[in-house]
Amino acid sequence: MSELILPSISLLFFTFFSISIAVDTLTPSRQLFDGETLVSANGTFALGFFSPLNTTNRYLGIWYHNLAVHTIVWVANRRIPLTNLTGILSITTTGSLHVTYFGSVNSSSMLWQSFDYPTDTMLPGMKLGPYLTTGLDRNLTAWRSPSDPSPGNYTIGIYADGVPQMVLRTAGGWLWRGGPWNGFGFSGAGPTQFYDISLYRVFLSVFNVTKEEIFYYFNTVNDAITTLTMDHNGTVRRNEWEASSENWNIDWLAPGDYCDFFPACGANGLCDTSSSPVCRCVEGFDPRNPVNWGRGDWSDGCVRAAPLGCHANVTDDFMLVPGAKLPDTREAVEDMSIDLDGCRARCLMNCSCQAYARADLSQGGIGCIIWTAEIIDLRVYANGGQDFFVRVAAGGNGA
Ligand SMILES: *[C@@H]1O[C@H](CO)[C@@H](O)[C@H](O)[C@H]1NC(C)=O
Ligand SMILES: *[C@@H]1O[C@H](CO)[C@@H](O)[C@H](O)[C@H]1NC(C)=O
Ligand SMILES: *[C@@H]1O[C@H](CO)[C@@H](O)[C@H](O)[C@H]1NC(C)=O
Ligand SMILES: *[C@@H]1O[C@H](CO)[C@@H](O)[C@H](O)[C@H]1NC(C)=O
Ligand SMILES: *[C@@H]1O[C@H](CO)[C@@H](O)[C@H](O)[C@H]1NC(C)=O
Ligand SMILES: *[C@@H]1O[C@H](CO)[C@@H](O)[C@H](O)[C@H]1NC(C)=O
Ligand SMILES: *[C@@H]1O[C@H](CO)[C@@H](O)[C@H](O)[C@H]1NC(C)=O
Ligand SMILES: *[C@@H]1O[C@H](CO)[C@@H](O)[C@H](O)[C@H]1NC(C)=O
Ligand SMILES: *[C@@H]1O[C@H](CO)[C@@H](O)[C@H](O)[C@H]1NC(C)=O
Ligand SMILES: CC(=O)N[C@H]1CO[C@H](CO)[C@@H](O)[C@@H]1O
Repeated sequence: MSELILPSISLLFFTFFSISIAVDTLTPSRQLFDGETLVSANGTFALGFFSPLNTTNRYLGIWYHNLAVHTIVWVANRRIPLTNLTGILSITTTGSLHVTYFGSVNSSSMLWQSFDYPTDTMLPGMKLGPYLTTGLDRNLTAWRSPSDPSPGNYTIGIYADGVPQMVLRTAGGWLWRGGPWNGFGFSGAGPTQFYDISLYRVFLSVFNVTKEEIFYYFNTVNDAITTLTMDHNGTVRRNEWEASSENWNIDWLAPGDYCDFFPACGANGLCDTSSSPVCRCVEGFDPRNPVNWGRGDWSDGCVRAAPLGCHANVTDDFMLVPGAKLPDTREAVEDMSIDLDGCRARCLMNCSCQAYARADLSQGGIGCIIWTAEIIDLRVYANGGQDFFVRVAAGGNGA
């Protein structure tokens, strides 16, 4: 564990394409100096010191070695730039990786595993999500500006409370919810993104919850070059390198429309970009503040038109919302052992159950999510989404 090896492809390559001194192995006695690069075995990535646009600050980073557009995918010392060209990357005998100034190499820092500290870019195989054992949370954090890699206001990661979901946060709160994993992708990633078979050409996504960690990652297939980035201005996007145009294609981004902005229509509201106005109450609910609602201020949301029959031993009904992005799952529970009928029965048996839906759409549909608090951030897609069942008083809309 005391050697970091990124073998260079050939000396000939460096003769023609690199002005730096080729170093291919980092050992306690062989450090990497500013101006040198380590290049990965097949020439895809380079590691070295760089300066972002419009600054002389130096950062240790990894970039695509051969792309015409200089694209940084990882930065080590994003909060602590070097101010001159005497930076050194070194690895100690105990396995610590250090960025220091020449002459000040010291062995006291902890081992630093780069993939555990993503910056604003997710590469194939890199995981997002918390370690449940150590609490270390792997998330993408935007740069402050294109000239400043220090942490900006936007962060995207996996929020673990309730049923885990992908969340894009800003200084003021949640901005966009990717929602819970539905077996193919995140429920709120959009109408077609994870169902579009053409995208499987490019990447495969994996999500899992184990005793040790909750994680999401993607792998590329067919040598595609693809990343997920958190922009300084709050946009998360998936990028695919297009060799023919020598530039990045944006395959997908969020937030993309009004209904993407959390919590678009308030509690028990439903957002639908294909209707006007875009917000309405879920059937069986009325605006909490009809005057504000009528003016297009949706923040107060909606309340039940009639109380649930639960407490009077009257059986309630369910209102189907097709094509749904599943609402906030912070106060929801998942049970992978019951099917949709079992889910409905369990919901009816518990007075705090407000809604239910399938947990996983793969394998013909398995498992169940039950919501026990108000329905927050529900939207529908013209195509895509899934069936969502809202509990209402018998008689439906309370009329
Ligand atoms: C960098 O500086 C130039 C010249 O001042 C300016 O035109 C450009 O917008 C700057 N770029 C960024 C990303 O700040
Ligand atoms: C580089 O900067 C560091 C930190 O300010 C300083 O200790 C060091 O002497 C500088 N080296 C040179 C050659 O300027
Ligand atoms: C994101 O990761 C950083 C670094 O591990 C951590 O400090 C932060 O709490 C995480 N979560 C959010 C929402 O920023
Ligand atoms: C981050 O948010 C704070 C508070 O909303 C704001 O003052 C600051 O300008 C923001 N910073 C960036 C880099 O957007
Ligand atoms: C998730 O992890 C469990 C064990 O931790 C494993 O048995 C299961 O195969 C994993 N599922 C996927 C889809 O990777
Ligand atoms: C380079 O190596 C990586 C890791 O083995 C592999 O995923 C990638 O497809 C290779 N790329 C090329 C262009 O050979
Ligand atoms: C955010 O920044 C990216 C990269 O700088 C840019 O391509 C995009 O247009 C910006 N988006 C918005 C909404 O400003
Ligand atoms: C509801 O039904 C249960 C048993 O079926 C009964 O014990 C209870 O008293 C009933 N409650 C009301 C309010 O009718
Ligand atoms: C109803 O659901 C809540 C939330 O999941 C749970 O705490 C409670 O134990 C459930 N009650 C019954 C009777 O199952
Ligand atoms: C390699 C090296 O210089 N290690 C030193 C780093 O600093 C500690 C404490 O100051 C010394 O004990 C090491 O010898």
